[in-house]
Amino acid sequence: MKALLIIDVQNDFCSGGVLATKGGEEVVPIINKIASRFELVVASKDWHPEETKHFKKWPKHCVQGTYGAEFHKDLDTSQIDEIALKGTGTLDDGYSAFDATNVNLASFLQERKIDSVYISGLATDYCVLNTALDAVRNNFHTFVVTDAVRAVNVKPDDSKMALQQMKDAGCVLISSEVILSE
Ligand code: VGL
Ligand code: ZN
Repeated sequence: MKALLIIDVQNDFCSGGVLATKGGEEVVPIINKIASRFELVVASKDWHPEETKHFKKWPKHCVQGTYGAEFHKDLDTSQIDEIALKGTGTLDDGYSAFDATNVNLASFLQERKIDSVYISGLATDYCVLNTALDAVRNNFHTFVVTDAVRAVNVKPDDSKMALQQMKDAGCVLISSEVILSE
């Protein structure tokens, strides 16, 4: 059984947000289109307290309950089965959806007989990367939907390097087109 993981498609990572990825909102129609092909859909939210060590590295973003932490308005939330909240403490970065504090994501997926996870969302070089590496560590067949991710690119090559790192770890890079043709 296959699960789609939608990572942090939140206003602060989309155009106009405080930690905007380039064209982050462009992943939304792609994700909406592929979601119905999966037995299970889990969306994560970066969900920080007002004050956290994380904000020493990053501008203040995705504070719990604020507009910046809401999903992009066009994301079809009716297809989402579970929301995983991460980065909720004052000490943890919560870069991986497997660090969610409201649900043990690995167990949640295993209990539902998921053996393959497909990862989409924001941002390629942080939360997508860390979630993908954790998915491999948890023995899931791990796919990254290359046209449904966007990067922060603190350095211009970060996106490219992240995709290579995921490949090297054993992730399969796949396009939404291939998913829709299966
Ligand atoms: C993220 C930087 C800081 C992400 C979250 O969702 O990729 N990046 N917090
Ligand atoms: Zn964050």
